[in-house]
Amino acid sequence: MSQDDDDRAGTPVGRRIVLGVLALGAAGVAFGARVQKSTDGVLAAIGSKDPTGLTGLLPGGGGFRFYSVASSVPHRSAADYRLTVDGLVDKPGTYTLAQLQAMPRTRLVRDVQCVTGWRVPQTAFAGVLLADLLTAAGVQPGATALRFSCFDGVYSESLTLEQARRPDMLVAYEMRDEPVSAAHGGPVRLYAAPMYFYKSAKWLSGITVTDHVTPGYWEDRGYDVDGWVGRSNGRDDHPTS
Ligand SMILES: Nc1nc2c(c(=O)[nH]1)N[C@H]1C(S)=C(S)[C@@H](COP(=O)(O)O)O[C@H]1N2
Ligand SMILES: [Mo]
Repeated sequence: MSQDDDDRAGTPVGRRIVLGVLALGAAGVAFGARVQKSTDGVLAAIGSKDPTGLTGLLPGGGGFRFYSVASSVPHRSAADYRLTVDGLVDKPGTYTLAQLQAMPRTRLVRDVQCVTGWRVPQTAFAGVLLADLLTAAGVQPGATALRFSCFDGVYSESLTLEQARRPDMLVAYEMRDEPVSAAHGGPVRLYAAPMYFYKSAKWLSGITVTDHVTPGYWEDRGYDVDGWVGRSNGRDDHPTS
């Protein structure tokens, strides 16, 4: 793994990262050994400001930073995982991971961009297009938005129906061509490729089709609901769009 640091030079290491590290401490207890890879990610991220450069030599992180607003997250095995699709649909239902994997698979390679500034270029995600799930569920007239819930019990996200039908919005079960790790939101997370990474809800457990946008966790705290990279959150000068 060496999608790497070029884009992180000069990235401000702020309060958010400290929060991430603290959260990792708690999550590390919850995840046990499985969080190891992401632990490296956090250390590698700190390494971008480490004058010794030694932490940058740690393996496995790939430039990602670990984020969770929950102090701990219950682990869901691949066998236990369920995704509920409900709300304004003709066929509400619950999907197992195997059922998601049996649907047409889409793989995207895009830059991951956190609104706080760090970026991981050309990262592969694979899974089911949200659009395909919506088609399978049969969206009813009057529906305009989606609300995403997470089995951390805290985080939430939203998209408009129009955004959700784009061909770069994934319900992802692979990240960097491996199963999405528990720390990165596995077994299944959202991957809203054209938007800042806060839109990509980890530990995805529910999709509810609604008639209005319900702002998500960070959106209640000031981030834009329409989180387009380069065109939101006061950033209109980013080179990618
Ligand atoms: N459930 C949940 N999803 C979440 C978050 C979170 O705290 N909880 N943080 C968001 C933010 S701000 C970012 S930058 C990414 C980080 O994903 P990563 O931990 O895989 O790097 O997850 C997003 N999805
Ligand atoms: Mo973020």
